[in-house]
Amino acid sequence: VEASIPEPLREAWRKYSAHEFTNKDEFERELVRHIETTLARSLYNCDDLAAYSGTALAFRDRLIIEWNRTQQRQTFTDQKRVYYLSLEFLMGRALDNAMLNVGMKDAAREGLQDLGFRIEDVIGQEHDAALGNGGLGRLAACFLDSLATLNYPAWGYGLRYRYGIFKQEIVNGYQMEVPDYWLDNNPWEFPRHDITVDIQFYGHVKKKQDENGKLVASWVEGEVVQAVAYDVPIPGYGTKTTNNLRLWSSKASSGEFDFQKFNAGDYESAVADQQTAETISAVLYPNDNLERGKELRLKQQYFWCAASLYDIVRRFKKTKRAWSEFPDQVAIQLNDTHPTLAIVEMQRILIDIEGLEWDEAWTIVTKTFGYTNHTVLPEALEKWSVPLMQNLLPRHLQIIYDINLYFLQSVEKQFPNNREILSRVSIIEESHPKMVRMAYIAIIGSHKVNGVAELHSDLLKSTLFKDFVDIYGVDRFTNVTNGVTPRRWLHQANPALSSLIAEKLGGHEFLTDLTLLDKLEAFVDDKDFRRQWAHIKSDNKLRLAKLIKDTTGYKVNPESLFDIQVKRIHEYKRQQLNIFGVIHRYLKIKGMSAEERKKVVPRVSVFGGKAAPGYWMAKTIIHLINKVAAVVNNDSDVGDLLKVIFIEDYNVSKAEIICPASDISEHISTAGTEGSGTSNMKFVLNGGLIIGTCDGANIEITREIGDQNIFLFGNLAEDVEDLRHRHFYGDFQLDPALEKVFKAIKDNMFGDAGDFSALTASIEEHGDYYLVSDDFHSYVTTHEMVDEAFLNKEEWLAKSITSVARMGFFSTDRVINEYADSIWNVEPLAVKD
Ligand code: GLS
Repeated sequence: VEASIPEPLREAWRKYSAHEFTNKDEFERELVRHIETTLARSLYNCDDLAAYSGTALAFRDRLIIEWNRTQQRQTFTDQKRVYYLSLEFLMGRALDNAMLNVGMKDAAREGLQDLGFRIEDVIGQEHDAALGNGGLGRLAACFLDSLATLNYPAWGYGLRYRYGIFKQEIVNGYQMEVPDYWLDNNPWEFPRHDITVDIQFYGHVKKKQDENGKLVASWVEGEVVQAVAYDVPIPGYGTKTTNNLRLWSSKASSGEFDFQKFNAGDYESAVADQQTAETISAVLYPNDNLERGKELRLKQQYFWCAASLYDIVRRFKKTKRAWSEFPDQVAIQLNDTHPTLAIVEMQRILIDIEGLEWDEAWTIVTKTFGYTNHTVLPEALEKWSVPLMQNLLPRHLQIIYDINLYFLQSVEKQFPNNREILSRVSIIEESHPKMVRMAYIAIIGSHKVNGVAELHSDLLKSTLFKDFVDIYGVDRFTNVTNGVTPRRWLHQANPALSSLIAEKLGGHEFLTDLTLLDKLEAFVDDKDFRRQWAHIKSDNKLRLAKLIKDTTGYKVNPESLFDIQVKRIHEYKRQQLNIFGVIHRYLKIKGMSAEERKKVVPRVSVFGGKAAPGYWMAKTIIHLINKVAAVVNNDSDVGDLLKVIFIEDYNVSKAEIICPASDISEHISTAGTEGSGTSNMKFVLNGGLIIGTCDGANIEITREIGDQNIFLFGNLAEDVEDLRHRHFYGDFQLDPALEKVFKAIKDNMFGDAGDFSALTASIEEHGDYYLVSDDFHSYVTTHEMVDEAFLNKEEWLAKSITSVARMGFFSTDRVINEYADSIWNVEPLAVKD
C-alpha cells in the first residue's frame, strides 16, 4: 500500500501506461526495438536465435501488461483463489503458445517474414521448460492453460529448478544423461527480488509462554535459507486473463547468520553455505512413479511448501478478514503427496504463530486442502523416515504426531476394539525406522481426495484407501478424469487439422468448448472431407519422418503404418511387450516367402521416452529397442516392411510433432497400473487410433468413442491379482510365441544376450509381475487386426474422424470446471474486454 502512487499523480501514469501492439506493423516495431536495444544487436548481426529472443520479448511485454491487469482485477474483486501446488510443471515451449493464445500468430508470421525470418525456425530456437518428468507434470501445465482460459483466479506454485529433466542421449544403444541447464536467456520469467521468504530447517522446539500465559511451541535455531520468487505469466486463450506461475529459487539467507561468518573472516565457509543453500532448488528429481526418500528431496518439498504458504497467508492477511474466512478465500490443491507438508505447515502457522486453538485451526486446514492421487503403484507412495524428519523439521514431526493422535482417537471411538484398523491407518508405520505415510496425512488433512480416471479412483476406494472410505464415508473420495488442453495439443501441434475442423464447424469455438467436435460426425461420409483429413495425416507423418531422418539417420516410408509408443520407460507401461511384439513380427517376416511378404502391411514402430537414471530394467529395455532397431533396419530382407525407431530425448516439443503423426499408438500398461494416461487422449484427438489395455482413461476413451474404434486387448484389472498369485505358486507357462522371441534374443540375434537376461528372466523366472506373457498372445493377435483394419483406408478414416468427433470430454477445461465445482468451490472472474 505504501508503494501505491497517490491519486493526484496517477494522471501521468494513465497517460503513459504501457500498451500492447495490435497489428503486424506495431509488432515489427517492438521486435526491432528489442533486438536493437534490449539485445544490443542489429540487422547486420541478427540470427534466428536473436530473432527468437526479440519476438519472445515483444510477446512477453504483451503478457506482462495483461498479467498486471489480471492481478489488479483479482486483488480488487477479492474472490476466492485457487493455488495449485506442484513440484512439476512440464511447460514445454512458451512462444508459440503465447502467440496463439493472444491471437497474434499470423501477425508475427508476416512481421518476421518482412524482417527476413521464417516463424517455424524462430519458434524452434526455444529451449523447452522441462520442469517435470511425465504425465503428472504435463497435467499441471495443461491445468494452468485451462485455468487462465476459463478466467479462474488461480496461481501455480512450484520450484525453479536450475536443471530440468536431463537430456537423453543414446550412445551405442545406451541411454546417457546430460544435464539440462535451461535458464540462460529465459525471457519468460520475472525475478522478484523483493519477494523473498526465509525458510528454516533443523533446530529444535522450545515451549514458551505467550503474552496470555499460554504455553506455545516455538521452533528455534537451525539454518535459514532464502526463497526468492520468479514469476512466469500464463496467458489464457482468447481472454485477457493472464495468471501467474510462481517458482521459488533458493539462496543463502542474507540474515545475521552468514553475515556473522563473513564478519568473522570465515569467508570460504560462508561462500560454501551459500552453495549449499542454492542446491535446494538446483535439480529436478528424475523419477516418475517412484519415491526414493532422499533428504534433499524432503528439503525441496518443505522449502517450496513453506514459501508458498507464507505467500498465500500474506495475501490473505492483507484483506484483514477473520481466520475462519480463510477457506472461503483460498483453495489449495495438492498435486500428489509431494506438497503434503503444506498441510502441516498451515497448522503450524495457525497454532504456533497466529495463536489459534488446535481444533479451530484444523477445521480451517481441512476445508482448505484437496489432494489428488496419481498412482496406485506402491513404490511411488511417499514415506519419510521419522528420524530424518525429526532432524530436519522437528516441530512438524510433533504436529504430525498430534494429528495422528487425534485421528486415531476418533477412529478408536468409531471402531472400538479394532487394533488392526488402528495400525493400518496410523500415519506412522511401525517399521525400523518408523516411517511417516504422507498419503495418509494428505487424506486426513483434506476435504476431498480424487483419483484421475474412473478405474483408478475405484481402485483407490477398494484397495489403497479402503479403510479411509470406511472411516470418512465414500463422499470424501471422488473422481476427476484427466484431460489435455486442446490449445496446445490440437491447435498448436496440428494447425492444419485445427483449420480444417474450424472450416467445417464455422469457427474455432471448439477450442474453448471441445464438445462442439461432435458436429464433425456429420461429415464422416463426406468424400472430400475424408480426403482432406487423410492428406493432413500424411503431411504430419512426413513431418515426423523428417524428424526421424534428422535425428536418427533412418529413412522411413511415410506410407507405412506408424505405430508409436512415447512415454516414460517403465516396466508397468510395458515397452518390453511392444519390443517383443516387434521381434515377433520380424521373425515372422523373416520366415515368409517373397509372395507372402507382398501381403505384409509395412510398419514403422516408433519408441521414445526417458528411463530414470537409476532404473536399470528400464535402461535395459531402451538398450534392447536400440539393438533390435540396428538389426531390423539394416536387414535388406525386410526393407520397408518393418522399421524400428527410438527417438532420442522425447520431450514436450517433440510430442507436438509426434502426436499428430500416428496411425496407431500404444497404451498397453498392465491393467490397473496406469492412473490415467494422457498421451492416449492427445493421439486420439489428433486422429490416431489406439491399441490399449482396459486401464486408466483408455476405459473412458472407449466409452466415448465406441469400442469399434479402439483396439483393446489383454487381461482385466480384476484378474491381475489372481494371475500374479498363481505365478507366485509356480503356475506359469511362457507363451509359445514369446518363447521364440526369447530364443532369438538368447541366440544373440540382437547382440550379447547377457545384456538382456535380466529382462527375460523377470518374465520366465521371477513371476512375470507385469503379465507380459499372459497378455502376449492377445497383444499379437490384436496387432494382426490392426494391420487388417489399416488395409481398409476408408473404414480407417471413418474411425479416425468419428473418434475425434467424440473426444470432447477430454479437455482440461471440463476437468478444471469439475475441480472448481466439486472441490474448490470457486467461480471464474468476469473479464471485460
Ligand atoms: C501419473 C500417472 O502415472 C499417469 O497415469 C497420469 O496420467 C498422470 C497424471 O494424472 O500421473 N502419476 C505419476 O506419478 N506420474 C504420472 O504421470
